[in-house]
Amino acid sequence: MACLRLILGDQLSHSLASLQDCDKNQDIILMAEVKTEASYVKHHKKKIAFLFSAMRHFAAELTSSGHQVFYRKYDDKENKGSLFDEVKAFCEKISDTDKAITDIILTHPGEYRVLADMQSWQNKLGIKVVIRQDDRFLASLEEFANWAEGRKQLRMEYFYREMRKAWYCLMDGDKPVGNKWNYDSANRKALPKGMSPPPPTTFEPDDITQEVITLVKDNFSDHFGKLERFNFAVTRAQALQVLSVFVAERLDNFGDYQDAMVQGEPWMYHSHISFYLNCGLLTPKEIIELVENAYRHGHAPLNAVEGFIRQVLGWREYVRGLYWFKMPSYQNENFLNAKRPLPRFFWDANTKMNCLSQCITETSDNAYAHHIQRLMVLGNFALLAGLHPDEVNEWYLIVYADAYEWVEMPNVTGMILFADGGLLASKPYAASGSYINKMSNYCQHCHYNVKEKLGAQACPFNYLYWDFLERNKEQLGSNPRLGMPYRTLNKMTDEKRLAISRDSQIFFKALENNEEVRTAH
Ligand code: FAD
Ligand code: DLZ
Ligand code: SF4
Repeated sequence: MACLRLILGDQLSHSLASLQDCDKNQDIILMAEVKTEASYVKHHKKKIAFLFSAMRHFAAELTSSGHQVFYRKYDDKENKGSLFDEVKAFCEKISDTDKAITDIILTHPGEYRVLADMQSWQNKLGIKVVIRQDDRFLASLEEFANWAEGRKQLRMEYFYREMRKAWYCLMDGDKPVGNKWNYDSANRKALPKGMSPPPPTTFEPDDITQEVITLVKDNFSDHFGKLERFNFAVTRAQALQVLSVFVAERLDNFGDYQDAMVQGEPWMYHSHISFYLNCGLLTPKEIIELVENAYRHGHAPLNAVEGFIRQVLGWREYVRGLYWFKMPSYQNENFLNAKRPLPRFFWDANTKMNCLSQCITETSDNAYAHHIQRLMVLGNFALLAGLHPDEVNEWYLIVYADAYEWVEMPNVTGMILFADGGLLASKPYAASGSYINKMSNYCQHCHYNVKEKLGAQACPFNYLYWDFLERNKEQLGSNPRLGMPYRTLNKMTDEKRLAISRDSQIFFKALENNEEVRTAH
């Protein structure tokens, strides 16, 4: 009896559920670089190079530890183009040998469309298909559903507290360490002048990575993003190095400057582990343990450690639970009835709004932007401009090397666009230019003036903010957390309200005509 164990590109963990009882003498591990996965959206070139290289390195590790691995390269003439067709062809090829496949063993995938496909395989192939839970996550889908069932609002904070207790993380007895669950309010400093974060941990591409880079150049030249200077980790050993350097050099300041943005500093004090965590080279449990230990041994302050652990044990587990709890209907949410198409500058960064231009350029260069850039610059614009959720979701899925639908969609649909009507967030993360000015130095280099509220030189975020509130009064006017801004809006003179609407219309018209661009880039 031989089992076929399919490992996907984001399942590169030696502890993976579908590898746990693998018989090295009998079972075959199948991994495949396929067109369907590489092109269902036009992923950033660096994302494809990263995953293909990490997959090839992982397959080599499995082989050297004695496993039998069948690895299909993208440019192999025999490549069947999809995961199903690779599995089918493999099973057929050995069906009348003594290695005929009796069971196909899978780990629950990260995207609904892949799960739906896999669920049809048993019937199509006439071979037993087993889909195991992905136990790399710290909350099972069942545990999340039990927590969420019957609640009107699914606030991360309450889920996070349950996770802290369940994993006994940063706890003193039954109390949170420091007697406070959340140190978010201590995590909102701008970066002082003269302070510069350490450079990120990078790696020279080895032969495997070089080969993949050439493959991506040859096959994905029409995809978004720059391939030059690819220097990600591609093995678990390298990813562990990224993590340990983060703990040694950046964690200290992670809390204070978590929300800060600086022109020319794409990496700040963040950890840059999402690429590795989401494809399985690192696991959340080991990360949390390492970071908690840093606190327990006095190497990092509590606001940094709690702030970081909240992201991994709280937000990451929460968005994954929410995605599976609400799919497939979650993908159609559009509470604010947003309709505007994605402006062209999201692809070429060619806009006079400096904060957007910087964040998009860095996204194109690195397949990375840190959280507050994704949320309060790019996301804030998408919300205020009323961009259609489908287009915004697709963009975020394409451009970041850590993007898979389970994590991307709740962040876009729920967190930035409020398209789920407040299931994830208690109010939209909407802000005027003054927030961006407070947390960054982008405005100092901008064509627009952040202090001006109206007129051709005014920062567009300033009038778009009020126009957004006015446009969405029916859906948002009774939100208790928006009481203050709505009271301010209601007190404005008709003249001011008209001017806000007029400037917003001028801006949107220019956007439609792709005129909101700078003359020299
Ligand atoms: P750090 O700031 O160092 O945080 C540590 C870790 O916490 C991250 O690696 C990540 O695993 C986790 N984390 C932090 N915030 C979140 C969050 N909101 N949701 C889930 N996990 C979180 N993260 C992705 O991994 N993939 C995505 O496709 C993705 N899309 C996003 C889209 C939008 C609109 C927004 C607002 C956020 C998105 N995030 C996504 C969350 C977050 O921005 C990234 O996880 C983070 O920027 C990755 O960089 P880092 O590893 O340096 O993170
Ligand atoms: C993202 C991605 C890409 C670009 N290519 C592959 C691939 O060729 N083979 C593969 O097994 N997985 C790939 N992936 C990751 C999958 O898209 C991911 O496993 C699903 O989206 C489920 O999360
Ligand atoms: Fe962005 Fe407005 Fe500041 Fe320009 S002035 S960088 S558009 S917030």
